[in-house]
Amino acid sequence: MDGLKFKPGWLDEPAQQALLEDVRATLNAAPLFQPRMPRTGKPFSVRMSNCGPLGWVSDRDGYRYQATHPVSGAPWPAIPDTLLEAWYTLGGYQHPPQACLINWYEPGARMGLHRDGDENARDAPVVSLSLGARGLFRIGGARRKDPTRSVWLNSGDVVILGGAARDCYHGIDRIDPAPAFPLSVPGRINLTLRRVTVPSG
Ligand code: MD3
Ligand code: FE
Repeated sequence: MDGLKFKPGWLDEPAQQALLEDVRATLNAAPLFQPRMPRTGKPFSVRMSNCGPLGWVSDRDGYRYQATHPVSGAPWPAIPDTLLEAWYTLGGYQHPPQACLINWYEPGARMGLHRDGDENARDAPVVSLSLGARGLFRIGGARRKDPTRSVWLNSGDVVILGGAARDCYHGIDRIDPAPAFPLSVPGRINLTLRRVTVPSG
């Protein structure tokens, strides 16, 4: 697929442990919240949080990026340096990311096939890092009916979505219930770095 880059095991085990500590500190400042479907209010099975100047939220009013936590009203904490480093090293985009969405999957959680359309900076890649239990990632094409292929995303794997891949349908079908030894994560964590607004100047 054009624009899809897969870096299995990009983070070694010490780097995964260090990133997990960053995630825990971030979640301390910005606790996981339960997103809900627009209109219906049906809760997602995935819980979420964010770091960076903007965070992605979803509730009855719709999907959007906003500067504050939907429950506490506090600004999101800063994006940890290790993630910024991954963005510049792997993303090949000169401007900083503005949002890092943290998806927390307990065994049984999933994310249906969707496209990421809430970012105005369509030329910027999305950089995705996985920690903990492996998840079955599925990616198709620009149309929902296009054929899909599946790959397990393991702890330490990074996926970079640029070019045509940026607009493709994708989702997570299931989480392997096996514990993520030696990382003590009850399930799977995915971090996605995003540029939201078109850079000016
Ligand atoms: C392909 N997250 O947060 S990461 C999401 O593992 C999301 O939690 C999944 O889909 C997860 O929106 C998949 C890989 C990924 C992220 C963003 C993409 C794939 C993508 C954007 C466009 C196309
Ligand atoms: Fe997505």
